[in-house]
Amino acid sequence: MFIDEVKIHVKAGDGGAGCASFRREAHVPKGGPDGGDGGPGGDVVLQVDTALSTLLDFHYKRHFKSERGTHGKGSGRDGATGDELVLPVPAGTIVRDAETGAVIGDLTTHGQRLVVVRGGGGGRGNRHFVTSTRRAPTFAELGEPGEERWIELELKMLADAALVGLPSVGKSSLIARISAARPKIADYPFTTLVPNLGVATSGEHSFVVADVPGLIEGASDGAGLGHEFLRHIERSALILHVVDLSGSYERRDPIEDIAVIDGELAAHADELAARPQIVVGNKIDMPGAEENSSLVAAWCADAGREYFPVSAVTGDGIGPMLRAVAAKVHELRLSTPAEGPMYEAEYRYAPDADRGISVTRAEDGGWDVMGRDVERAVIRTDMSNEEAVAYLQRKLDRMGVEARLLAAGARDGDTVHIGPVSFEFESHGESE
Ligand SMILES: Nc1nc2c(ncn2[C@@H]2O[C@H](COP(=O)(O)OP(=O)(O)OP(=O)(O)O)[C@@H](O)[C@H]2O)c(=O)[nH]1
Ligand SMILES: [Mg+2]
Repeated sequence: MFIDEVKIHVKAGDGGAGCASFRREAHVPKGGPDGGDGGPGGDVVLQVDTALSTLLDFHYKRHFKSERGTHGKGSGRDGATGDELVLPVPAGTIVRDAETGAVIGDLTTHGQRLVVVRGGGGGRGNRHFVTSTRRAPTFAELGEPGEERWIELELKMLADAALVGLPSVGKSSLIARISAARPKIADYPFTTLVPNLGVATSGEHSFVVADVPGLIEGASDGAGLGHEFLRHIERSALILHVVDLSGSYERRDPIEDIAVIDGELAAHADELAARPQIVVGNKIDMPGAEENSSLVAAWCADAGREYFPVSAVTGDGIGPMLRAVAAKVHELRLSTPAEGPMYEAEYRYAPDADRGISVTRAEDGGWDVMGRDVERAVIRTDMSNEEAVAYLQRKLDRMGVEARLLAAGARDGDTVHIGPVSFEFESHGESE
């Protein structure tokens, strides 16, 4: 089995800011607050698409970002919600937090979704901050930044198509020609002893090809490790039956060669004999190969099999063969019913439901205050607005931040860090 692994960065959309504004009416000099709320940012979501079989797309692009929410406006108009960004992944994708290595999700069924980072909440408009003593709040909340992080995607790949044939027909040479796989190639039988996998691409389709060790007559009885090698073929939807057109080895009547392989597949399992097959005639560059190719072409036409003459060495005929294989793999994937119910599970990533507050000594001699809710409150505050800062201070007091700081030994004048902001500690008990 072949493992495809990528590391990507995902950033969810920031929330839009709430708006501080006041109603304007011809006969009222200053109307009530009417600032709309900011829209929440979009999430980044992984979603299984069974038409995919590789993580190839993620090898080219590594940064993904969803849309931000827009800001609230006057006259009570709320900002729009940012669109979520959906990243299609193949079934069998395991998702990990790149920093901790913790598994966040194991995506297996078509349509299954996993929210990997959540969009930031929108800030509330100033109309939410009206109290009996504060009729005209001049401040609104800022939006929350969207979550971001590095995640790792891992896929254990199964082959869509398997290169099957007698030893030395050029299976390894073919996979080397159509993919980045670099198996050993040599002029003696059983050069390949374990399957190699490669990803081939034709047009917009990519698929996984397996280069399976050569089969010989009697393989289904165990000859030449036949049982083990035949097992590698069982999980591929399409068989690429490779036949040597050069006639340069012992027997090498290509029609007979095809019959030998067909016989071994059938003897191993009826189901393998019935599996869709495309016949690939290799070594068309060799003298005498054209003649053999005509024979195989006629035989395949009779047998109702698609046939492509190619040369792994010169590249002749490879393009048309790849296009046909890609089309067939695509067709087979669509006709294979997706396992499990559609849109069944939706994982939700909950980073830490911890609502607590912790106070620890900071490196600079000040204090670090940590906790999801306090950090959020700080992030949402427009520090350039005095009224907003006063509101935050009361809120932090209510949350017990001051009490926690005093208990930890903080003194007036100490520096206190909460999220990205630093304050000077000033104990005053309840203000206002
Ligand atoms: N002229 C010519 N030689 C080829 C071509 N393809 C493969 N060969 C040669 O055929 C020999 C066997 O090639 P491999 O790719 O190792 O064959 P294989 O089917 O993987 O063999 P096993 O792993 O032993 O089953 C090597 O010497 C290759 O260079 C081709 O298209 N034209
Ligand atoms: Mg080989």
